[in-house]
Amino acid sequence: MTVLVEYFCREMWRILADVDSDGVITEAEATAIFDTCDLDGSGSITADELTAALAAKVGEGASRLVAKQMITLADKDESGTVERDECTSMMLKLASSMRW
Ligand SMILES: [Ca+2]
Ligand SMILES: [Ca+2]
Repeated sequence: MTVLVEYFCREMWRILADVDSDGVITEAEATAIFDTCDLDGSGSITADELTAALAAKVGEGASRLVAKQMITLADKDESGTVERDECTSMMLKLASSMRW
């Protein structure tokens, strides 16, 4: 993954998680994002689910390609889906690096 794609994916996760759009990811938001995206409650976020969550948040900017890249960014065990621990640890890392 190129640096630019990685940056973009991080920004998309951040936009998704930042429910009140104040530019800050709180710990509550970091944990809530998983339940927001895991639409069927299966315990993992698939590309389909993330695409739908993106569409709800950013509308036309959402695409399956973007969702797949975002999943790759978080998917530490390379299962092709994002589990709760993967999601939370990535979001907390994002939250701690908010200032560029
Ligand atoms: Ca799911
Ligand atoms: Ca995974």
